[in-house]
Amino acid sequence: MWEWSKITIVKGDITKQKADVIVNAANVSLLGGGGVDGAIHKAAGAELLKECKKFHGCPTGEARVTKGYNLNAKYIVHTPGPIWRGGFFDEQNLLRKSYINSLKKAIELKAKSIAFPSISTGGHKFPLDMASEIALATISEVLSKEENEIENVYIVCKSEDTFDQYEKSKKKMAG
Ligand code: AR6
Repeated sequence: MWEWSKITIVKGDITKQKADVIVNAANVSLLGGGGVDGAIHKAAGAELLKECKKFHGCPTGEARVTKGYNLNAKYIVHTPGPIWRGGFFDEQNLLRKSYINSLKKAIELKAKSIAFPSISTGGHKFPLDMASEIALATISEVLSKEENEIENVYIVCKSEDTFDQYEKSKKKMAG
């Protein structure tokens, strides 16, 4: 049985979300950018960039952990989601990997709560309906299959449209 009860769709700013781990939809440089990445770096403070520089980047679909600095979160998990290129370059599998590897890091950190943004659906242009289904299916599958202490997974949506799409997909998939 897949786990849906721990997943909550939230409308708001992820930098304000209370959670042990906050996930950043980064790029392969891990050196900051626009969108949620820019908001997280701004809210966390300049020390975050110093720590990120030590990684010398991160491949798409993998994940790296830093401290949370000025955020409420103890840790930030940075994952570069795929850039959408028409679906011909393994984008769906890479998006799945971003969610799996972020959750694996959170499980290793013994996190009880984790907040995700809608990875890849802004600057990286991944179609929102498909991305929301991949996100929800992957999260619920990992929660039910991996031994973990996670009690709450928040998907924090900045826009009304994103929020509505995740709600719609969750209803479709979880009933
Ligand atoms: N809280 C929650 N969600 C947010 C916030 C926020 N503060 N700000 C934006 N979003 P994007 P991507 C939403 O572009 O598509 C960056 O430049 C946004 O509305 O942040 O993975 C990176 O450095 C959208 O729904 O991430 C990369 O170069 C979602 O977060 C690139 O963009 C993802 O949009 C990554 O692109």
